[in-house]
Amino acid sequence: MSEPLILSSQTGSVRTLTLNRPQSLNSLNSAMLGALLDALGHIAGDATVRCVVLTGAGRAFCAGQDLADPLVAPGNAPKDLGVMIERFYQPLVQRIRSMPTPVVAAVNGVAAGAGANIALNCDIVIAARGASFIQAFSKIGLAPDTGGTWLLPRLVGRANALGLTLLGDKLGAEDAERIGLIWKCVDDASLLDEAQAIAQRLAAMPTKALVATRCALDRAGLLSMEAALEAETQLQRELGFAHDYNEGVAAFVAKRTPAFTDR
Ligand code: T3D
Repeated sequence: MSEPLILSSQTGSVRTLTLNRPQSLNSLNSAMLGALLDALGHIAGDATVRCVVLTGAGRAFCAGQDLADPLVAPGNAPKDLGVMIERFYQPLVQRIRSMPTPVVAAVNGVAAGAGANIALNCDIVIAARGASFIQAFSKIGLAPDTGGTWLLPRLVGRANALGLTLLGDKLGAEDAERIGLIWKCVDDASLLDEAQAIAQRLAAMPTKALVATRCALDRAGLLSMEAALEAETQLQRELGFAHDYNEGVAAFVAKRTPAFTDR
């Protein structure tokens, strides 16, 4: 039997998904993209999961679109790349960014093209010191996709975004941390332990508030200050009625560890 394209394992309430086509640097063909979407969809409906870790098998995180996939590989007939993007990449970005739990990317090696942008769509990105990020699109005559045009200027500013995307050079993990592309760079050997430690911490936190924070930060960039203040008020009103707020304050007053349960 062939190996699953996405490996899935759970420790406590942290689910780890591992992209598993190491022979082609976990490049994404339609089967793998479908499997990843399915896995995230199942997790979204599984109340036992309170945080997700996404990583890659072997020496790469993900080399982006599988350029040998017949759906995109240029042949005799021109290919409509928009079909693949509409079917898989758009829904994938939307699914990651609307997960009811935090998502941590543990970037274990090279992350190129859509592979880089999948990682950057996660809530917290940590990378092994030996990992790298490549906006590889320009090298093959494409423009960034998988949310890159929206994300990159927000993460690192227009100058860095244009430098990264036009030149398509490899950016090492230390430099990625330095310019604010990712949260943290760690020693190669400790990547998965560090990712698990962060994920276990997040899993014990008030999930609903964490997810609301992600949504509010994403939305606020599109709003005026007045509208953002109004949105914050509505959000706080909603969270104030939730169980986790009561639990958090009760635990603080009683000097005990809170047991958050909302999701
Ligand atoms: O097309 C659409 O649907 C539009 C959507 C586009 C989204 C995108 O992601 S576009 C960007 C696609 N990705 C790339 O252009 C990256 C291509 N890969 C590379 O530039 C290099 O492989 C890396 C810089 C990532 C790593 O280099 P290196 O020297 O460490 O490894 P390598 O020797 O190049 O690759 C190892 C193997 O993986 C090799 O196979 P082989 O020769 O051992 O049988 C190579 O062909 C394979 N591989 C690497 N990337 C891909 C791939 N196979 C298919 N697709 C890939 N993207």
